Order: sequence, then structure tokens, then C-alpha cells
Amino acid sequence: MAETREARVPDIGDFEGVPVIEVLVAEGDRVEKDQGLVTLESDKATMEVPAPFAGTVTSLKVKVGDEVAEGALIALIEAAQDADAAAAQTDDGRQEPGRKDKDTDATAKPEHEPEADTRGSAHAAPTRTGAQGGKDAAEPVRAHGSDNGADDQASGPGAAPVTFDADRVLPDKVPYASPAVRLFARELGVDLGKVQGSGRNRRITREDVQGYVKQALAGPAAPGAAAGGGLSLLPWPKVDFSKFGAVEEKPLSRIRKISGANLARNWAMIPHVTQQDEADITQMEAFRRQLGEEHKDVKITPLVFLIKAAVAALQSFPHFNASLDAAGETLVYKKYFHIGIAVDTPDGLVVPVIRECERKGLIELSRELAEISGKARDKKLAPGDMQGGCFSISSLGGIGGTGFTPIVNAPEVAILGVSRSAMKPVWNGKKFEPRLMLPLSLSYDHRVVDGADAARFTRHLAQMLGDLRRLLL
Ligand code: CAO
Repeated sequence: MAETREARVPDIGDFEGVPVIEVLVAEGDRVEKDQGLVTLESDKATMEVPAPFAGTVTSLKVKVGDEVAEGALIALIEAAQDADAAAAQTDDGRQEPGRKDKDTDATAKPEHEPEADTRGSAHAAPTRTGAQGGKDAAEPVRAHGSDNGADDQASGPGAAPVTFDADRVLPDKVPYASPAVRLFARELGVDLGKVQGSGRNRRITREDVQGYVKQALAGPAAPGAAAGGGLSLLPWPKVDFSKFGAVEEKPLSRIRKISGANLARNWAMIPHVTQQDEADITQMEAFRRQLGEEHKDVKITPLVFLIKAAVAALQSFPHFNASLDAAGETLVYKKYFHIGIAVDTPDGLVVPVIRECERKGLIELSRELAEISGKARDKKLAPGDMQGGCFSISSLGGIGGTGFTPIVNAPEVAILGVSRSAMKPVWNGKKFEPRLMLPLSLSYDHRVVDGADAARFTRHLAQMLGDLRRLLL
């Protein structure tokens, strides 16, 4: 027949009137040996009174706010059938059979794990084990977070008796919370070092942890949080520009706000490198002019040649026609060739997509380019017109410049920047020749593309543009 036994406050030193701040079990609960029954709080430390044996709590003798001292009755526990034998075994220092080692039972012994906060977790000095206070009270008090492994020593075979000494706690900097609250915080991934305690002596309560989580969820998302770690940046400088001269304020356009947010994310999250090269487009330009004479109804610019050359390069280098999945662990190869074209509009940058470029010729591409850039400038693009791109081209050739560093349009992995072609003297091995050279700037996501591949890709592009017959290969 199961025996009902007492669980009393063990030796906690010369402390009297120590308040019970948490009751961790209810009547009828089944408890394991060493499971916390109540949490006591001295001026400087919290400590759990553990169950001296496994069993069922039949009667709780204290409530929150009661004050106790060594020997005070905490609960009556109906001992489990095997509890006596187990207790007898552990009393002489041997491991209980079939039971987890105290220090490896993560659920029942949270104070022995490394804390979610990395500051260590000491609030109380070692506890005393020994026979004082009767058989049941011989169990150690678990003053949480001992910094010197004293709990471990106390539980081990032949552990030397050590005395609980609240004066030896670590400084106030260490988060002050009961083991149950520590476990709760750890389950939620909360760093207790960041939580303000509202309890006595700034003790952190369960409600403080809940409040902290609520506040964190309600607050603005940290930039880059989705990437698995926010950027710790200085706040944006707040300057009263009018102190220095006349100013006028104008809100950003909707397009600029949206594209700005995308550009900022892509710039911050993608490790960019830009590969610069030049293509000799002397022959291409002659062909383009000829086509222009033949097709007066459509404007044929170098850009459509670049689209065709880009498709050919993407076919030869499939990982440029791919995207990383959201977890950044899988590369998704696309079997289609939809090219995004950066279009400058009065309201900001948009990137409509020309689909199936591999199936379209220069004239068809020219018509489509005129159509989408017209729609973009007239604000007539539908959201679907800007989706599904595999690779983007940003051409500033109509304006000028010798090179720039475009920002990859995520989740694409590369973007081609095109600057203005210029006639240059090029050494042909015997003499300088005037050649029309087109600057190419390929920015790429270095997580997916290596520098050598980027150089090959850009060279490949330049060779296609230098000799359009290669596009047929
Ligand atoms: N070198 C020399 N001349 C070039 C050239 C180049 N690389 N690219 C275009 N040109 C010429 C064209 O042939 C055209 O000349 P003609 O009128 O004599 O035929 C003139 O420059 C103007 O071209 P365009 O800009 O109207 O046409 P496009 O096809 O080259 O470009 C579009 C179309 C929509 C891409 C372009 O108008 C545009 O908006 N570009 C800006 C893109 C942008 O803002 N990028 C930056 C984004 S941030 O990364």
C-alpha cells in the first residue's frame, strides 16, 4: 500500500520567513523525484523546493505569499510504488535505475541547462545536502542557477555538503527569475537579460516575459529579420535641413516606396559582386541600323540584341536562370526565359517582364519592348506584367555612362547593366582599330554564382554580341 509522506523545506541556512512566490504543482498532480513543488524567494535568490520522491500530491500545505523556514511542511505526497526503493538507492549515492540522470533531464531540471540568455544564470550560491531536517528534508534545495556547478556536485555520488548562502549570489546584472519562469522564457526563446522584472527586487515574473513577447510581436519588424537575423544599424540621421537653407517636402510616389523597399532588401540580403566587361558591337550596330531601315514602323535599339544574347547565355549557364528558395538551401532552375526590363518612369523604377524571349525574334521583341515601356510610363502595367522574371536587364545606354553596379532583382540571381557604347581604339594584334564597344556590368548573387562563372557568362554574352551568328549555335 502506498505511503503518504511529507515534503518539507530543507536546510536553507539561517533564513526565516522566506516567502513562497510560486506554487508549481496542484493537489492530485503526479510529481517526479526532484521536481519543483514551490519556489521560495529570499532577499537575493529564488530557489525551488523539490519533491523528495516520486508520487502524487495529496495535499498542498502552502500558498503563494506564505512565509516558511527550514522544516516547514510544503505538501503531503503519496509515494509511488517504486519511490522508496529509488529513494533508498539515491540516498547512498547511486543512480536510480531506469531514470534519467538529473543533469540530463531537460524538462525537469531546467536550471542545469545553458540559459537562453547567455549571461550565465547564477542567483544563489550552492545548496547544502545532508541529513539535517529529517529524512525528507535531506534533499537538496535547488537554488537556481548556481554558477559553479554546485548543484551538479550536490547531486553526484559522494557530493560534499555545501551551504546555501544567499550573500554569495552574483550581481544584480544577472536576470533574476525563478526556474519556472526561466524555463518558460527558454521555451519562447526570450533572452531574460532583456526583460524588465516587475516583482520584488526586480524579479522577472511570468507576466513580464509574456509582456515582453507581446511587445516584440507588436513592434516593427527588424530589417532582415526574415533572413535569420536583424541588422544592428544606427538610427537614420534626423536632420532639420531648414536650418541650413530653404527646403520643400514632397512625399515619395507609391512606386518609389515599393521599389525602394525592394531595393533596400535586395542590397542588404544579397552578397553582390559586379563583373565588368565590354562587347565589340561594331558589326551588331551595322546590322541594327540596317534592320532599322527595313522596319521603319518599330524602333530597334541595342536592347533587343542584349535580350537575345542574355537568353543564349542563360541557356549555357543554367544556374543564372535559377532562384534560391526562401530558406536559401535549394536552387530552382527555370526552363523558361522571361526577361525583366528596368524601365525608368517619372514615378520611379518598374521592371515589367517580357515572356518567352527564347521564342521571339528581334522585331517581335522590339514591339513588345515598346509596348511594355509605354505601359510602364502610362502607369498601365498590371501586377502580373511584373511577375515571373528570370533575369533582368537595366539599360542606361540611351542616357550615358561607362559602367554601374545594378542591384539584383530578387529572387533572380543576376542582373545585366548596360551602359552607353562608345567608339574606342582596340588593338587587333597589328594596329589599333576603331571599334564600337558596349560596357556590360553583371551584378550577381555570390551565394549562387562564383566570380569565375560570372566572368565566363559575361564573356559569353560579349562573344554573342560580337558575332551574332553565334546566337544560332
Ligand atoms: N549605347 C548607345 N546608344 C544606346 C544604347 C547603348 N547601350 N542603348 C540605347 N541607345 C540609344 C538607342 O538606340 C536610342 O537611339 P536612337 O533614338 O538614335 O535610336 C536612344 O539610345 C534611346 O534609347 P531608349 O532608351 O529609348 O531605348 P532602349 O530600348 O535602349 O531602352 C528602356 C528602353 C525602357 C529600357 C529605357 O527607355 C529605360 O527606361 N532605361 C532606363 C532603365 C533604368 O532606369 N535603369 C536603371 C535602373 S537602376 O538599376
